Amino acid sequence: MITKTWGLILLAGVAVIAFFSTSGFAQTREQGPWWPHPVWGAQDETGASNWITPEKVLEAVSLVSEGKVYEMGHVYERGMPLLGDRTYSIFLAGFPTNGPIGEKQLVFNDDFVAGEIGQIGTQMDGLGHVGRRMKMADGTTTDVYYNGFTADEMVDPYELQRIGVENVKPIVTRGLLIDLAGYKGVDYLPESYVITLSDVLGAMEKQEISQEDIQPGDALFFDQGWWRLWPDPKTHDQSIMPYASREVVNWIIDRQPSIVGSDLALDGPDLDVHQVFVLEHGINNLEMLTFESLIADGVQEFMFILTPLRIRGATGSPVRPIAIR
Ligand code: UVW
Repeated sequence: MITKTWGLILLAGVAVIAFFSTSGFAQTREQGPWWPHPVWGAQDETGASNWITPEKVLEAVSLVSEGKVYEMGHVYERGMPLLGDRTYSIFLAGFPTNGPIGEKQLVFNDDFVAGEIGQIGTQMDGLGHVGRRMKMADGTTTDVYYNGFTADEMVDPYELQRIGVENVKPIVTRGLLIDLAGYKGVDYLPESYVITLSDVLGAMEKQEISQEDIQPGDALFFDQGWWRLWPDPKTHDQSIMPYASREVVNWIIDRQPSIVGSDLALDGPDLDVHQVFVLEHGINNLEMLTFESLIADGVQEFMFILTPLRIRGATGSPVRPIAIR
């Protein structure tokens, strides 16, 4: 029988464990709540794109029956909506930029881009995009990223030293589009709407996709309908975007996707979903997509191709995602 004193000691012990696990004091560089990665190991910098195997590519190829290509990204252009103080401007570097040269009087044009390129418009978050500030076992505080890489290991004035976007593999896989807006019978989900698991499962049932049908390495897309609003600045107002509930996020993680995408970011005002996908699970987050042509043709399963630019040490990449069926 547990005496009162032993009961109190036990309770205090539980409280101490709970404190350490939530405050992060128990983390070391070698061992933390999301590192080392259980499948890909302590040195992995590639994340969920590791799911893309030759078999997965062949499965994706087998989905092509008509050869029809669908654009899933917006055009990058001056004046497109941007988050916060991000900036993007493109200039012709002279017109023509140079020439005429030689007997055939060649003229040529170059562009000059001033601004960000990895976190604007249709974009893929690299694994170095988001971290979490944590207290470590030795009492220091540091920012920790995917696979436990710390700010000290990554810091450099010009480019990330670890988990730069150049480590992400080309994504060639099976894509599945889950049409949430269509399921709810709206053009786009209401502002601040919280997407529930019953929304996701209901949409899948309507589309005759079973949970068992989703396989590791698939690319999962969620249509919230907000592509219809692009380029309204509302599409970048994180205080009003619809977002995925924690239950939905856990369900997505359990499916082991190679990448997750939506027409917004599936994230609410606290950006918690970014942390779960990118930092805890190494899943690249594909944002600001358009599903216009896929929805118009009723396409929900397709070969998906995305080749992020291999920009050394970058936090993300501009992308041209395409679906082929
Ligand atoms: C942040 O929200 C920090 O970035 P983004 O949604 O553009 O990835």
